[in-house]
Amino acid sequence: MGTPDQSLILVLGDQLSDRLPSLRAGDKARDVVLMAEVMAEANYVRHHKKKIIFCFSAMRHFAERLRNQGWQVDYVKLDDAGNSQSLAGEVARAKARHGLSRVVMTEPGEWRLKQELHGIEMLEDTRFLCSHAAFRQWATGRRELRMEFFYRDMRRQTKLLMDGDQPEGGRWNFDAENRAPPKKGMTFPDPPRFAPDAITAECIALVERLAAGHFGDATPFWFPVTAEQADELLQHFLRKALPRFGETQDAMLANEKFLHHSLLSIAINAGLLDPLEVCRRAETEYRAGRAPLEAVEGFIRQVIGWREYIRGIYWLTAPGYVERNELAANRPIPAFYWTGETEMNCLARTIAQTKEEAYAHHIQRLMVTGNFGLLAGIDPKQVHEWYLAVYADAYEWVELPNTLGMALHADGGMLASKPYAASGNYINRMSDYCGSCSYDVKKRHGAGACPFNALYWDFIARHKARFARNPRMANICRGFDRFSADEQQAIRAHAKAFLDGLEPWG
Ligand code: FAD
Ligand code: DLZ
Ligand code: SF4
Repeated sequence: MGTPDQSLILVLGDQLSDRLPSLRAGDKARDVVLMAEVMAEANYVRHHKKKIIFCFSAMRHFAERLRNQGWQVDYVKLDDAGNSQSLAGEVARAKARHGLSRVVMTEPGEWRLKQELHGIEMLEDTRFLCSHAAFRQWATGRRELRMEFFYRDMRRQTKLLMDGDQPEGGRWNFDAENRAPPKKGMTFPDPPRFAPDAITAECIALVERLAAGHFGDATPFWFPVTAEQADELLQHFLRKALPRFGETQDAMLANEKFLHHSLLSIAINAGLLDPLEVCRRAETEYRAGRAPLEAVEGFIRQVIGWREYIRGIYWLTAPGYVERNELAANRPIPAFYWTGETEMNCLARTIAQTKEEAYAHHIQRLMVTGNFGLLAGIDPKQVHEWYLAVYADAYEWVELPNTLGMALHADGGMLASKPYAASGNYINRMSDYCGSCSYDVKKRHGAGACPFNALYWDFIARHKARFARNPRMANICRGFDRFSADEQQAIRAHAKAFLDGLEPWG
């Protein structure tokens, strides 16, 4: 029987950090840490195999780390006899096993789990820079919740890239210098790949056995699964990729999956890296003259700006946000999202990469798979479940606002002032996909025309009444009106025939 102040500390699969408030508040000589692999978490969407392998392997390595620090860790494996296969069930079993009544945890990242685990004492997750209360206060009374203004406050708060009370270099945002199309002959660094050790190999075998029907390839598996490996990936990024981060941020190349992206979201979201430390080390590269300001500012903005803002929006709007569907999109998700089988090269490449790596970079997610979902009017919930399942860095708090708000405009513009809608022309400018596509990116309709073109104008035509009121969209709406009646009719007929021909999933 435990003593009255002895606690069970539940640590979740994305809380693998020495800085976790519930561990800091605990006492390793007294308390018991519980970690549990459960089917309910592996199956609530059918996560990519690599995502589950990463989660379990990182959890098992973290349990070892805690044991080496002197903690008593009760670790339940997925195939352990008696596993109830839910987190609430495992908490109940562990309480009985250890004779404990007090359970403590750091607040889960997802609304769903917060509900399931109600009754457990929850500490605020201070791994984030902006608390729920601070975000609510920032949002209160604002007509528009624009990331750029939130970001400036975060710069002031963290003192990152500040020159006194002014932004370093005299500007908050250097995006105008970033986001160029890919240049011929540019070379890209290969990320370090971490060979699976015995623990990871066991997780691979487990997932191959128990999640065989899930999306994606289990191997080759090379993600970092410890804080030390994540640090090695960070060091590689800082030296080899950060200096050109901004320049190629929006570029897409069929034979370059990673370009100068950091690949750090998987480790940061799981707790293996601390976001503020990552940013401080990026700033050091700038101060030491090893990386230009525009690249470092661009990177830091993603982490302390976008990442924190997205989380703020998630908790500000939970649980209702997932129900938003302002553009009344109700088409079932096409089968090709899951199979990758489509003649559209940009989509085929992005989805093939997603199956192989459980990773695609931001512009692939936003302007290829996201843009298609927006233009084709696919049911936001089905698109949300796809993104939540297929990316190794996906947890609802970060995936949902990015998908519903940024990519699909399903929140009616709460998160983004205009929809990220684009025709084939954008994809052609920013990538090399179109050159080897069986469709013709220059054609709007007719045989062989790039589907993104007719879908784009059809989307504008469908939503003209709404978007004509938006100053950033009015010109585009007038663009459609300037087409002849015959051209308008041909575009819309082409879009309809294409959409009618899509094979739905399931
Ligand atoms: P980099 O390009 O190197 O960026 C650096 C870091 O900035 C990332 O590691 C990440 O921590 C942060 N960041 C950048 N953009 C965002 C953003 N919009 N929101 C939050 N953090 C950001 N990111 C996730 O972490 N999980 C998701 O489930 C997720 N789903 C997305 C779904 C859609 C439809 C879209 C459009 C974006 C999504 N993102 C998500 C944001 C972004 O695409 C990924 O963070 C990024 O691609 C991760 O790769 P990276 O680490 O190489 O990023
Ligand atoms: C994503 C995931 C998976 C696949 N499995 C587990 C698990 O077995 N045990 C666990 O504690 N957490 C897991 N996770 C992460 C959670 O489902 C959830 O997404 C995050 O904790 C929410 O922030
Ligand atoms: Fe994608 Fe159209 Fe380019 Fe083909 S032509 S790769 S479908 S944008």
